Amino acid sequence: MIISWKILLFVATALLASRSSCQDDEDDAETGITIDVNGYVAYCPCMGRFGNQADQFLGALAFAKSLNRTLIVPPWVEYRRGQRNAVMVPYAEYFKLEALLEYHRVISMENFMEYLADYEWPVGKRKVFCYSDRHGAKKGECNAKEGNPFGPFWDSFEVNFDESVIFGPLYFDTHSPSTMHEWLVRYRPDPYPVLAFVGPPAPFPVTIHNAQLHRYIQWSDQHHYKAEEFILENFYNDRPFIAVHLRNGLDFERACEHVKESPSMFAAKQCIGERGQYGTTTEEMCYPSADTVVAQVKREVESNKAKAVFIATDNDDLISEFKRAMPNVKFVKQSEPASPHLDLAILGRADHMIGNCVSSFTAFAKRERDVRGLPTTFWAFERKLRNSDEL
Ligand SMILES: Nc1nc2c(ncn2[C@@H]2O[C@H](COP(=O)(O)OP(=O)(O)O)[C@@H](O)[C@H]2O)c(=O)[nH]1
Ligand SMILES: *[C@@H]1O[C@H](CO)[C@@H](O)[C@H](O)[C@H]1NC(C)=O
Ligand SMILES: [Mg+2]
Repeated sequence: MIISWKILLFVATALLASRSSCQDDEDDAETGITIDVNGYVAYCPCMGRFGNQADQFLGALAFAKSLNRTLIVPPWVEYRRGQRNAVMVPYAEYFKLEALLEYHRVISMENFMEYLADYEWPVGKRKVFCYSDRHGAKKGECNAKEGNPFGPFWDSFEVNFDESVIFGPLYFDTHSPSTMHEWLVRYRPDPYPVLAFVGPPAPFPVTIHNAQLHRYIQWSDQHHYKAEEFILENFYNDRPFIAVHLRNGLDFERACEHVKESPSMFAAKQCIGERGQYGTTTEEMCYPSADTVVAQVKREVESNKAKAVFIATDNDDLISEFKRAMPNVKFVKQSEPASPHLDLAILGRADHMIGNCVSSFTAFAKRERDVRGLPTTFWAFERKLRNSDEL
């Protein structure tokens, strides 16, 4: 019983912490921290940047819930200029872990590895799951640590794998009861206490249904206050204000050349619908011209009687074009370097937002706004309504 003091200490600390932080919900003290006989789901958010990872996080949360296993919440994987390997940022750095407990049992990967792994997932018995074999040193296996961020991710928790489990053609379809049943009977908690996946156990983009889980993603107090403070400082006398997301970096310009062949590219379904029932993706929606953007902002400023516009962008803020067309409107953005997370939190709170249909970064803010009941429109897109779809 070498590990028991660690678990006891952890549970005691967690109980104390949750007693003081959420007195209104005594149940929280019991969730997510004790050993789960149903097992756990772990994964590397190894695909894409923040927007992609957030989409797949929602799917992973739904997946763990439908298997009734605790979700081991991974850190965000970030890519920083000038750094060769990805950097791991704990989930709780940006968002409240406790808010997830309202939906399902979770534990941070940091805590799982520190307090439970020795017992629940001992060295020598760590299996890794992949859909099909991956390129690497061992033929026919997952080679889960091959490449960046795969290697750096598991290394940051000192995890090595002893065995590969190839589960394809089974897939992560939380909307299919027969698929989920198959997962349950094929991979029982014994001998599979932890289903550790090479990549996210969830599709990208998130399904419209699972997108609703966004209400459990709540900004940490620190980020919440930063956003509120920015809004007070810049828009106190200038409400309502509009926020725009200009996703116009070189990578997007290139990607947008392919919308004709892949109309469902990235987050496009947030506009065109799961089956394309609300319209077709165009290059102009994906990479709108400056004229389109300026004209649309002008229209929205007029109809909202807005006094100010917040600009979030990964590249070109178009400020001089905006000012020329709207000399009496205030245009604001973060000083450089702009924090993507602060941009997102502000986009999520503006009185109106215009975003990019194809961008999963826009999609994050859009979902948060939906939770708040705030309106969002998109560049060069109007939802085509057919009565039959709405019934
Ligand atoms: N600060 C800031 N960064 C952005 C903005 N738009 C995109 N980015 C950066 O570019 C990345 C885009 O990747 P991703 O999040 O996957 O979204 P997508 O590529 O637009 O679907 C983000 O994670 C940010 O790091 C923005 O408006 N502000
Ligand atoms: C899910 O697991 C929890 C904790 O083990 C248990 O209390 C609950 O009854 C389970 N729910 C279902 C639907 O099996
Ligand atoms: Mg991306």
